[in-house]
Amino acid sequence: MMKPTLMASAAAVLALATALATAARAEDGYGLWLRYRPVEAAQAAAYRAAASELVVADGSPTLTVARDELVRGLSGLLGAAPPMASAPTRDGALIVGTPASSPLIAGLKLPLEALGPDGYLIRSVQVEGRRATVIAGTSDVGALYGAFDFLRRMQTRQPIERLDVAEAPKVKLRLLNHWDNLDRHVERGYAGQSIWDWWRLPDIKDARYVDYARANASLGINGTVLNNVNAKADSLTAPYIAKAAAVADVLRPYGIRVYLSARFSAPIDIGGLKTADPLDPAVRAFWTAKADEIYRTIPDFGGFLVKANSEGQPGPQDYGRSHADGANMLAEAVAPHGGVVMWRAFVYSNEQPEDRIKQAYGEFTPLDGKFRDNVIVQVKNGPLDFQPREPFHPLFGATPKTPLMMEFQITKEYLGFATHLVYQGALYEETLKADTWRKGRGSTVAKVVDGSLFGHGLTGMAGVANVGTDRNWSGSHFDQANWYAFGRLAWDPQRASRAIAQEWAKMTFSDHPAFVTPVADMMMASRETVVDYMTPLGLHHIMGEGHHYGPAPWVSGGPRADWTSVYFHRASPEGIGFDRTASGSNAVAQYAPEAGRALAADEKNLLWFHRAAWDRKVSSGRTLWDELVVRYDRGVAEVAEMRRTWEGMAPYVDARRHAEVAADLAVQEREAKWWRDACIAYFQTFSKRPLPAGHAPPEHPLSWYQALKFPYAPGTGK
Ligand code: BDP
Repeated sequence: MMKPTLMASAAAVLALATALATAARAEDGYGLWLRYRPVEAAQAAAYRAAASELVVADGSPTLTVARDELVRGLSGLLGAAPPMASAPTRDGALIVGTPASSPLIAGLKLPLEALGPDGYLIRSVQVEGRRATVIAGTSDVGALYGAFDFLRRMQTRQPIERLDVAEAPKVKLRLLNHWDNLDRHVERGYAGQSIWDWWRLPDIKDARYVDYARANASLGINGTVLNNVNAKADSLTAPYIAKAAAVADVLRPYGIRVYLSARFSAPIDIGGLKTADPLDPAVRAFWTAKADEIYRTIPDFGGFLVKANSEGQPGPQDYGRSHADGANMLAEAVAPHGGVVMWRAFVYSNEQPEDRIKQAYGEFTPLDGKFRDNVIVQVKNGPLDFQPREPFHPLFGATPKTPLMMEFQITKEYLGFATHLVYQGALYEETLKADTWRKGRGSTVAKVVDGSLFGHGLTGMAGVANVGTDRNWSGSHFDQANWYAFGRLAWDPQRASRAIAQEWAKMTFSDHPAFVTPVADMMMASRETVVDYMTPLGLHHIMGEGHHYGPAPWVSGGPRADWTSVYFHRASPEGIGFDRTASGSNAVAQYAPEAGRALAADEKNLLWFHRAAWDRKVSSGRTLWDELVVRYDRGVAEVAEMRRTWEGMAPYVDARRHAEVAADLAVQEREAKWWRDACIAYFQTFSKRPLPAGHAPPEHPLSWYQALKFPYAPGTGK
């Protein structure tokens, strides 16, 4: 009897020790993936030997922040920062800079040119008989990116002794889009208020701006659009330009440029004109003068993002002009300053009765070749609106003469807000890997985005930010991973989302394999899980009206049909789904034939492309109705499984963050069940079929779910 008791008490002591150790370093998530916690002793010794001295070229503010980051990172990881020197005095020096700023680096004659302006090399070299590591950028910003890369290697416990790394971004514009209003309300934001404190700017610059810049620079994000695409013209008035300039000053050393969303009617709203017609000379003069004014204050201003003739926003079509006319006018105004115009393709008209998802393709393909060369058209990943699953947008690959940039949503408007654990790396990767077939097999969306398919030099990827004033930045700890994954994929759209998840998990929580593997598995599975409990088998747009919170497949009526759920699922006693084949809206014909065939044949997209009878047999051998129920239940069960996995991770995570994630997961499980119950209760009124054996009926009658109201749900448009 003695032995088990002893063992039990030993285990209890161990558990207590672990708990105390983790509780002692309670964290709140503010440090993101840049926590720089101490490396275990054995590993630290090896790292110290390979980072024994810091030789950072003097020069720009950017090299200064690179040095500061290395000091901060190495102090945290290794317990103390290595001494500074102007030239290596011992083995293991870290030499940082550019050929222009450092004669030492110039002397190494590194093959940097091929890497382009933001690229860098990290190499183990010999300098005057001493071992050293050189982190060399073609530009200062490249060197900064190299410094972050070097630190990441330590944070993820990679060897740093024999390095030969050459990195260059595959995409030119790597941007966050803030849907932040001037009153600090963030449209579709679930992480508190806007971090841009417009009222106190330009005099007061929140310390957060620096940490925001560090986080973005660590990923290679090099631009940020400060204000909502549903823009107010006030952003373009002198006081607000001065405020944006103050932000630009903070972000500049980190290689981040500021951009603004421009309201198309600004010439009327703030310019005293009667029209915003893009072909009117006075309107053109307004924009030229406005661009000149902005560039006088923000010399490296990036350019404009525009949402025009979409969801009530003004645009060139108000004057009978095309999107190209509008974009080109703005492009002409910023061209002398090297600026760009990102013109959004998220348009669907108020009048057209046509299948909403077909409209952007219809509007933009005829304009291919009509845009100025500093215009890039910004296209959402799918043709509808950031749903849990959509096929890729048919515009990708369909405009060989017009560069397109990707718009992903990092904030989770349609994916359970900040509460649900959904790793979008998997979603982003699915879109980027999709084959457009526009130049034969392998014409992936990633190749459209990186410009290689049609040879475009202007390339970009935008992510609708999930950043706010919450202490943990993103509203939940795991939502930081979506910011991270976006940044890593914007640098290289071919990267694997699983590797990104592992890297993030190591840096954010723990590098212990018993943590990293199950957590990365959980993250990768989480995307299919949300599809299962919200919109299985190609269902889409069946969430709550306006705020988009929770299930509401019954939404009908209102100002326009294509804002309702019933428009998209079309359930009736005969079946369910939107026929987008030749017998229906034929949206499938907007893809290259091979791509269209593959998408329409994929069961994941069944009800996106087809209308199917309730008793249609699906690949599992079950009827469609039974399969829907099975998938809804599977989704709920998968969240329960995520909770169990996370419970087991307690030894590896500080108590506070562990408890916060656990609390979110509990909400997610409850809400997954709510989605399941509400959708089954509603669709059963059409299918009129019993639930398959072993599947429980919804907890409440349908009317109970329909009566739920959420007038204060966060993040609404207003
Ligand atoms: C939808 C959002 C809305 C945005 C719009 C857009 O519900 O708040 O303004 O997209 O992208 O997803 O312009």
